[in-house]
Amino acid sequence: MPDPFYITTPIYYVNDVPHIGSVYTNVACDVMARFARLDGHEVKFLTGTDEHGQKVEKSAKDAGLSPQAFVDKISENFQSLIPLCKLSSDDFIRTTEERHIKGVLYLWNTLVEKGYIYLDSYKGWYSVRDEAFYGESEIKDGKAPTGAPVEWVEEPSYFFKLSAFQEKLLNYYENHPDFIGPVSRRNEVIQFVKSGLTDLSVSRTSFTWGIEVPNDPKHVIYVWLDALTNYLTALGYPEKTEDFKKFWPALHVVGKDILRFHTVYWPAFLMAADLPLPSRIFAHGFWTNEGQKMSKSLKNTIDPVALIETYGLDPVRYFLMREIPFGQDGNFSKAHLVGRLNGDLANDLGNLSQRVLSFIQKNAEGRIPSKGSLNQEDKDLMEMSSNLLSKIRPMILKDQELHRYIEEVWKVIAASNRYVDHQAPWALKKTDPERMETVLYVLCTALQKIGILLQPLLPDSSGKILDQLALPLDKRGFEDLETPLQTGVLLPPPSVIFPKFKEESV
Ligand code: ME8
Repeated sequence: MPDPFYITTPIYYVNDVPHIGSVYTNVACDVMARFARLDGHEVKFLTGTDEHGQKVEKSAKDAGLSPQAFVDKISENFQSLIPLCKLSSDDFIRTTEERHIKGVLYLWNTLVEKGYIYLDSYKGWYSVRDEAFYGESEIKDGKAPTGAPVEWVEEPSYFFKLSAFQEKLLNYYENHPDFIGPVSRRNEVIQFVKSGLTDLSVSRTSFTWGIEVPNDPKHVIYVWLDALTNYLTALGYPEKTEDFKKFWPALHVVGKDILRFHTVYWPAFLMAADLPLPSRIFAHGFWTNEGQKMSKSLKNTIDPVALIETYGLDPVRYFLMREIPFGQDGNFSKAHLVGRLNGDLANDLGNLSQRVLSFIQKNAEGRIPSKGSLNQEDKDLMEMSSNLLSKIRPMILKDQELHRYIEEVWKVIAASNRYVDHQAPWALKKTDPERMETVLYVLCTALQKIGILLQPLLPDSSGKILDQLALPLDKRGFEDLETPLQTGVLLPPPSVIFPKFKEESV
């Protein structure tokens, strides 16, 4: 039995409605979670909302609502992404929930008991947009390195002894080369930690929307200490639940903007509390919109609801995962999305299944054909599709190279299309009907594997392909990739899976 697999998205701030950035991380995690399930792992896939802190408090005030009423409303928008994007998440955590607050207080008390928290006062820069403290040397032209505005803060504050973890963290990175991915991000983190860690302010006193510090209610716990703990509280921490024992540690998938919190602060908190560290933190890149940075103030964020309504869910999922190598930055362009929908999906994949299945419908009694003896070309295609799983498994579960998984499947789609052209079953119909059956059988087998392996990425369309192959629902797991199709099974009439998108229909 493969190891249990725990994967998390960041929990999103409820200061605004979701945009394509949050959908991106959610879909990437969903692809990995679905893949792991089909591959036999027991999976827990967690997402949720980050509801405390100054930024959220301010947004609630601007909206004229109490913080609680505001977060209840906005959190729902994030929860509605689950059916919209067909996310196979197992839990949705909100940091205002009792189960979470209880765990954060327990962690806080543990850090106090172990001597890692002390009271002092903070004097320095704070960015509400990033909910982050910045050192003097990081401020450029009066702004945070992220470009966010900063304000000068002077207030009593509890501190976490982060400086005590500099060497321990560096040793850990050294001894666990896969802890941070991709490698470029790992190097960035190592550089940052080597440049010196100062103690971290972990409470605020200038606002109230947060979890109160035990025995000192003037302070609320710093929103990042609160938020990061969600990955544990969703497993029932501090209780040593079955879930905790089974699933911790996690693979955390985050955007590159929150790398430092996940690879420096979070592991240090966990080390301080004597808890095991995450198995891996993978930071993906950022999308720009038609070449421009996406931001609320530029009014150019992309609304996922409208996008999915216009182009369909699977094309959007496909585009997001295929357009840019996972881990790198990239640009969102509608022209490219339409190009990929009409090219990769309609022309390559859609056309392959359509031409094979309608040909069978018209010329082979609409049944799974029979398999005669195989020539070298048949064997080559069969072997290519049979080798896919072992090739793509580490790409997804170990390296998070989601784009490479897709490229590998598309190589088989392209090879299958070439095979149809070359074997020309339409000609064989007259000259060698038995050979025609074999060719069609080989193609159905390729479609079976392509359909099964694309389920994590394209849950709807791959389901349609497998329906059209009359593959029973209980024969769609990876363990059935090599189960031969049964000659003679009646196929339903095929229908178009990816209609071409025409501009005027926008
Ligand atoms: O940072 N391109 O929440 P957040 C790609 N609450 N991904 C993007 C993106 C873009 N243009 N914009 C946003 C927080 N994202 C904290 C997290 S976790 C304990 C607390 C995605 O609402 C990306 O995953 O600002 C990024 O890390 C996340 O949204 C930030 O979400």
